Amino acid sequence: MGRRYGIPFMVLALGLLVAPVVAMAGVPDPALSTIPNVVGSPDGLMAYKVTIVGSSGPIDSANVTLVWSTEGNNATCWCTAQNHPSVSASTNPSGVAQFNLRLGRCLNPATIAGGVAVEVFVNSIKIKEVGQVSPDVVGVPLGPPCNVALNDAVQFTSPLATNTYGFCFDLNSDGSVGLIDAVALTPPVAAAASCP
Ligand SMILES: [Ca+2]
Repeated sequence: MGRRYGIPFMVLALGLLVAPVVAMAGVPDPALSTIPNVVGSPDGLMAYKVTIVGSSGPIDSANVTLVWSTEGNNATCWCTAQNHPSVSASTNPSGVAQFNLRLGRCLNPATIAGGVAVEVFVNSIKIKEVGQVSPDVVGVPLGPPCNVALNDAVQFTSPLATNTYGFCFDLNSDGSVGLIDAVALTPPVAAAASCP
């Protein structure tokens, strides 16, 4: 009887040993993943990229879903073509999920009612809360219209010229405001980015 059940038991035991290791490899690690503040432009040309990484490296084919809080949704300028308040994308073999969001306005979690702007879920598990930035910083709540115009550029001018940090002007989420943000701001300003 022992022999008869020996092999199936060993297979089962191996399966129990291997299964957690496989599962762990696909578990996103917030500390290893890169999830900046959401960035979007009314023309959809500013790519927002998140990189999902687990203990064994980048995670392929993970579902990344951004969920705006009620306050965040109501304070965002949405182009008609943009689904909201929930948007999903899948990671590629490098663990990167790319969104091209058609939106405007800045959401600073530190100042928004409730303290939550956007929640980021990976395979239905919440991994982070982030804010939102946009070259259309002076947008219309719940717009359209959403567009990048002179009044937006004026807001950026002083922080960029003096390298003065402000949450809404840090377009690349590196914790400072400077040349890289100016470079990111230039195309939408030059194109007067607006909803399609
Ligand atoms: Ca920056």
